[in-house]
Amino acid sequence: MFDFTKLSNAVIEGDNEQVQVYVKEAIDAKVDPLTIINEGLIGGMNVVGQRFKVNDMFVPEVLMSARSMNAGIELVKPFLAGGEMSNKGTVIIGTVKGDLHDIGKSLVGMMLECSGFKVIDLGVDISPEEFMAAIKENDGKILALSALLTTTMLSMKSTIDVCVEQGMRDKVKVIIGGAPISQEFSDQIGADGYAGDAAAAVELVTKLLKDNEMVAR
Ligand code: B12
Repeated sequence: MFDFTKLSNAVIEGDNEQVQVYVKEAIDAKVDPLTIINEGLIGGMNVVGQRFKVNDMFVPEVLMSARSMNAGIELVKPFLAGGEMSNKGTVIIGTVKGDLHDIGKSLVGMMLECSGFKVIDLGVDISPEEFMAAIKENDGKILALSALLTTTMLSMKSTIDVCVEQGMRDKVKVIIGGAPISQEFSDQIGADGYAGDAAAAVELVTKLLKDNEMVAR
């Protein structure tokens, strides 16, 4: 069993170099790449989240931790399965209007990309209109929306509303996620699905595209 304590602590301390050293150790020890991400890197980031909540860590430190988590992810990326350049379908992903959190969204995008989907990452603070334009421009099959604030969860609903208004709702499957999101909320706003983490997001997208093919036949 690989001990992830040192790696998680390096993320908490925002120490890029140490994170890279321990990630390399884990890779050399043939630890499953997803486990390195989930237990070591996100494990550390979860502690950061808890400490931020109780004012035991502040914005600059949180950003340093996020940066070191990303430095670790970059090293793991080439070892994730399915990295070949196939395109199983195009996913338009972004963080909704008013929300600047991008760590989880980027992780989901990266995992989808590594699983063979083409991913267009629009970034953060994306308006419904920008999402719609990107779907049209890129023939997007999946619209993936991220929100981390209870206030911006409502932007997910506005995005779906605009999708309906523009007559595009049956052309695209909408999935949502982020810490405050639940299946119940997904049902409430008429999304096609919710996933709680990046691996579950890959399963969800795969399933939705498969179901869609069956309907089309
Ligand atoms: C990092 C962070 C920040 C960073 C963001 C940096 C960045 N580049 O993203 C900074 C410091 C900038 C920040 C700012 C703010 N933050 Co902040 N932040 C966090 C923190 C600590 C961690 C979030 C994170 O990255 N987690 C790690 C990732 C990997 O997890 P994740 O995002 O949940 O993503 C996973 C899943 O949710 C899912 N997922 C995510 N997106 C999607 C999308 C799809 C389609 C799917 C299927 C799945 C999925 O998969 C991901 C991978 O497993 C959280 C605390 C927390 N516990 O969530 C607070 C938190 C979200 N922030 C909070 C707040 C209040 C703010 C500020 C308003 C603070 C302020 N007063 O200025 C601002 C808002 C700025 C804005 N307009 O967006 C609150 C929100 C409270 C609420 N209920 O609304 C939280 C919960 C902290 C708290 N408890 O008070 N924040």
